[in-house]
Amino acid sequence: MRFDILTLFPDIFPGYLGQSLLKRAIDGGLVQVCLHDIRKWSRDKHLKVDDRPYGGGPGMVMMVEPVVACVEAVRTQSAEAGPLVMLTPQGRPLDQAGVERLSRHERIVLLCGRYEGFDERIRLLLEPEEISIGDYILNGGEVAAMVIIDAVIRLLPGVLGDAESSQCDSFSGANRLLEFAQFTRPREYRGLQVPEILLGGDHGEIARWREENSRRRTEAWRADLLDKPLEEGRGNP
Ligand code: 6GU
Repeated sequence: MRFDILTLFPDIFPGYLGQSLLKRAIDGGLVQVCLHDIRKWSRDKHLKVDDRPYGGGPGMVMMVEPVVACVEAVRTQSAEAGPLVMLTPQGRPLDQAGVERLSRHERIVLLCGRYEGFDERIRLLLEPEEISIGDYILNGGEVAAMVIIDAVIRLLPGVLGDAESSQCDSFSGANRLLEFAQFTRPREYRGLQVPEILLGGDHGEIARWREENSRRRTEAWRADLLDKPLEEGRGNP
């Protein structure tokens, strides 16, 4: 699977891409990440990519010309253009169903915004899918792009070992329960004991304990998950 990241700050990414699971997936050829510096598509002699908003107000707006040129150039680089995802706080909130949907593409183009937003004509011309990673404001879409890549690659065949399977993850498929509590050695720490059932070998008992534990945690911490419909559409405002 190929990710193209369009950003004004490509240097943010290599540290993250060079670690752990993602490094392994890239080294193994399962995942390819191509970074594109939007500034390179600026036609301005000072390489300007943002400007003050018409109508006044604080902050800077990403200019239509370099962004559209960059997206168009990048999308023609491989056979499947793939979805164009614009990362903004106005987007549809990302959930596991959205991650699963994205993971079914061979390629995704991720457009990261900065400053106060994008010139509206970028939306009108490119008709991107807009995704937000939650109801709070980030300084830019770069961290959100990393979140998407991180969540998507877990679902690609061969990226996780069998032992790390994502099949039973919370929020995946029909599983809307939070993970149960886990323990590892030592059996006792500062007077806190590992539940007795987990120390025995009765797999039926252990499974029941875990299911009950998941249910109780979900009720206590995320009761909203229990009455959420399985698929939510996004109507027109
Ligand atoms: Cl995708 N971008 C920005 N700037 N802020 C966000 C976000 C994205 N998702 C949540 N907050």
